[in-house]
Amino acid sequence: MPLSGAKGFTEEELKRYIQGDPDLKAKIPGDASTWSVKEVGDGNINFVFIVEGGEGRGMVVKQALPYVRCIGESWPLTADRAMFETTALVDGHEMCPDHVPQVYKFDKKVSAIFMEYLAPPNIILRYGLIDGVVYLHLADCMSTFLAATLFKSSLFALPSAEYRKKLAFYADNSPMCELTEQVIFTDPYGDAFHNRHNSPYLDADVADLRRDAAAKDAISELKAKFCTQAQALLHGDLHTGSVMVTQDTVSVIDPEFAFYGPMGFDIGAFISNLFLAFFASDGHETGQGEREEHRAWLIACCRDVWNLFQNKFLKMWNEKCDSSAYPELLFGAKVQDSDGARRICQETFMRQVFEDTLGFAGAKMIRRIVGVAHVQDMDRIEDAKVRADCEKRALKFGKRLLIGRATFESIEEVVSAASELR
Ligand code: ADP
Ligand code: SR1
Ligand code: MG
Ligand code: MG
Ligand code: MG
Repeated sequence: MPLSGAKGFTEEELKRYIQGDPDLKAKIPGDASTWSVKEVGDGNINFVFIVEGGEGRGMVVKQALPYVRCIGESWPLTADRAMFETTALVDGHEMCPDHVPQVYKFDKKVSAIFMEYLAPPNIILRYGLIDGVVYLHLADCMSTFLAATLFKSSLFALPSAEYRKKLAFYADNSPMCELTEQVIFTDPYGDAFHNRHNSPYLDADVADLRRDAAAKDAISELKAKFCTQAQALLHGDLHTGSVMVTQDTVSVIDPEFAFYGPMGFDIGAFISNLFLAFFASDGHETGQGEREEHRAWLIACCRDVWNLFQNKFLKMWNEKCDSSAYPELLFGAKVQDSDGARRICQETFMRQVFEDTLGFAGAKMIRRIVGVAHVQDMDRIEDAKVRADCEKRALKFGKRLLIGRATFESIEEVVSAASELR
């Protein structure tokens, strides 16, 4: 059937497409004439439709057009990202079925993914955090997701031939990695066309950042690590807008930036967005101290995500790592044979992932304040001066994580530093 080319599906075209596919059609109750179709995309990059039949049941259709949605056709971007997102969703669902939605179909011709609809009361985590909602299960579920996907896609769990095959496949998602290299690791540290900040309040802070040799040194090191350290299959864009929640469930969506990279990049992405919510929270108070409890929970959540991730990852290492090449790669010996050597190996490994997590978290906080794509946690604070106070503290903490990542002994020290800075 004719589609509107690079313009994407119209609502009518989408209904007709689904009607023409018996497997898809069977997933939506009622007659197609009663279905509703709504474009709900609120992300930076793609178009997302919810097709709903009776009983609130339906499906989500995500379509990649060959440009960045929030900028327009002046910023081209390969539509192949939809194929990588599909594969990453399928891989993610296999590794962690409780926290990754199911894909029903991918059609390369129209760059569209047809997938499980996470119906209300599911909401995007970021919006819940902006409203001051506490999710007591969040740290447990996100640490499960991180440990499962990072462990199972790595050399810890895969035979090296299988690992290399996956690495080679996802290496072709290069344009998405290049976008990240530009908007996280390069543009924020110079005078790039698409950068923006809360001017004039942050003018001096931004000028400072762009003269800061230590920040540039740190970001260069992390950029090289991002490009070269293929430890595990990463989500690649794991901010709080890529997580949908209810009070009982957590689902991770939107892995279009998936590639093999350093584990700390995903962990840092998630934690940095909790810290951004933490530093933004003053700006959402209607009375002083109103969000104190929420802030305490956000801080505890950062700490718990790291601690639980570490415990779960090490548990898998101890229980499921018999045939892994990884320990040999680190130490040149079969360290599994000795409990003491394994413990040292684990401590060294986790220390490095911890430092990477902090460094990438810092980089991600900085880019959301001075780069092209900001976060609604901050942008929804109407009073620019109040917003600037929140942003300044977040920027300062982001720099501290980026530059001082090796100086923190523990996650407790990190969250204490955040609390003291607010
Ligand atoms: P982008 O790549 O443009 O950021 P996302 O995959 O994040 O797109 O989707 C944009 C929005 O669409 C999400 O913020 C969410 O509101 C909605 N959405 C995406 N996938 C689903 C889903 N499986 N179920 C329900 N809503 C979804
Ligand atoms: C043009 S940068 C757009 C940003 O939105 C995506 O969700 C990624 O975070 C990307 O960096
Ligand atoms: Mg998104
Ligand atoms: Mg996306
Ligand atoms: Mg930014």
